[in-house]
Amino acid sequence: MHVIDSHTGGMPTRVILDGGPDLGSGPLAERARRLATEHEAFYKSVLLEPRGQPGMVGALLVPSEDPDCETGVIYFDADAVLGMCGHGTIGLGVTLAHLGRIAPGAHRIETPAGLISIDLLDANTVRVTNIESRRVRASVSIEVAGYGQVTGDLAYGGNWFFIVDPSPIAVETGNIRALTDLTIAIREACIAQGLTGENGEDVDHVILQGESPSQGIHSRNFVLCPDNEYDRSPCGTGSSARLACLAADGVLAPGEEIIQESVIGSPYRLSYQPGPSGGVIPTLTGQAHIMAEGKLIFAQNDPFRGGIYL
Ligand code: PYC
Repeated sequence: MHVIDSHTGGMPTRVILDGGPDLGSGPLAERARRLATEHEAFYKSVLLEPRGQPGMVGALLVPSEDPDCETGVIYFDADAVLGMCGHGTIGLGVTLAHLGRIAPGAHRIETPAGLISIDLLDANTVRVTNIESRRVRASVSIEVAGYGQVTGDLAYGGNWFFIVDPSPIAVETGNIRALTDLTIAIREACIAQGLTGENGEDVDHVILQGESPSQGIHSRNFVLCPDNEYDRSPCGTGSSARLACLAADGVLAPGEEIIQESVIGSPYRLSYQPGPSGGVIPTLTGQAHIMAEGKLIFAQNDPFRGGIYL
């Protein structure tokens, strides 16, 4: 299995070029469901330690049935198959450029959440135009064990997010343990209290919004992913969901650009245009860097060939 590893603002992506399971044909959402239900051991083994690393997202390249698309891609972390992944798409764009498969300019990509487009601006910089994103509920209060009442917005940006603004804990690196514990408790409360997406989808990501100490940065976020790792990047799908909330609150105009950074200070440039169904079409620009090209080996006599499950 040949892979290329990159990181987007510190958040790793492993693009799988070949050697993945045969997911058949048909709609990408259906093939993603097959990956989730029939090949769990495969996708975990690619990302779990010792072969992978905490936070890493996999990007399995699959043929797109849309002739206008450069490729299809299914993203996953060590715990779940994702609808879409913004940082992974920036990593994918830089990886395809590294391989000589795309030149600077616009390219379409198919994901389980829908069609997106990327603009390769230079060898490391990609602008992603995401699927239409929307806020579905504002100011929802939930009871969080050990923390009391927490209020946030439920929004979709290719994955489902509960977004708390402002965060009750300062969004800074010294608080990553405390922020992780709080967001896990919030996600458990969302599930226990039946707060789901419109079709019963789990809220699998939680965002805490904070302030940046740097001039010119609109906000800083902490994002919990399904594998209980935090996003080292500002999270593309989370930033999309956040743009939908800012638009719905009337505090960010179409086309106005803001910079949002992650808890470790990696920036994305963000803006939106109104979407056809009442949401927003988000645009996010960030940078990725290639780290490694390699071949993954799954030796039969390796006791940890499937990764370390705790
Ligand atoms: O950038 O959308 C994103 C993302 C999702 C999970 C990790 N990163």
